[in-house]
Amino acid sequence: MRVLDAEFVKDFMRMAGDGWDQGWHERNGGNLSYRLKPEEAESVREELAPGDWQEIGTSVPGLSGEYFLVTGSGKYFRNVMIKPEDSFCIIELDGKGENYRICWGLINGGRPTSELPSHLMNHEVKKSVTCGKHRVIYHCHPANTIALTFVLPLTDEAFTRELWEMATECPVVFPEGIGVVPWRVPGGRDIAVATSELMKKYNVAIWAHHGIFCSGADFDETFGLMHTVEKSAEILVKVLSMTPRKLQTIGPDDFRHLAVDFKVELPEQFLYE
Ligand code: 2HA
Ligand code: ZN
Repeated sequence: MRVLDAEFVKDFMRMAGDGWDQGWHERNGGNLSYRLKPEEAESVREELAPGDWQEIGTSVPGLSGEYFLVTGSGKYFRNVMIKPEDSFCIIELDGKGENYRICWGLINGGRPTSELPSHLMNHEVKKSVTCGKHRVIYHCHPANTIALTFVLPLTDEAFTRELWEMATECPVVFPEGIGVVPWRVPGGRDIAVATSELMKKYNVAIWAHHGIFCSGADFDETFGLMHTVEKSAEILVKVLSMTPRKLQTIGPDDFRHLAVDFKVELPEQFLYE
């Protein structure tokens, strides 16, 4: 099958287009990656033409031999639907998880996303803690969440609790909470290590003054998670912009009742008075 005819590639492209439509990908902002199922890699093998091995810049032995769809460094989400072969690629990892090679795409040259170390280290953690279920890692620059990183304390507790309160479905969509990474230089191993540490317990990490990183089993779930977090952040920005501020809200006991009815576990860490 042709790569561009494969369902998982069409879904990848649609998600990138949806992110663009939301306004989360100015210029070359953001990046998306997907860990292929073995049968998906097999289904497009006729079009795979491996190039030279290149260093990843970190070691991800848990992903050895895996194939990924990844957006390109410096490429625009705006162009993913319009110029797919120029905007993203399929890469294969070597047996040690230390090198990658481009097997399809980026026809005009280029490399996978500058955040490749973060994506792969997070895929490795998520593959392990979800027993292989999670396959999508997504990073974008949504304005409301970024705005909140200038005014809320940069703690998991503050972000989780404030965002849970802003929309009743939030504690059901991300019951495990949200992690926060203080400002770090983008693209390096530091931000990758800090994020993958948080991803052991969360599916969302907020990068202060930069954006959001999130993980999910498929494109719908991952995009839906990002959308829910940013929608909640938008409501909080509106609330914080109004006088008077909150006159009433959803309280710790309300969350405890909701947890019972929706059969989710909400850590007490986030249910402070
Ligand atoms: O430009 O978003 O974090 C890509 C990025 C880097
Ligand atoms: Zn970014």
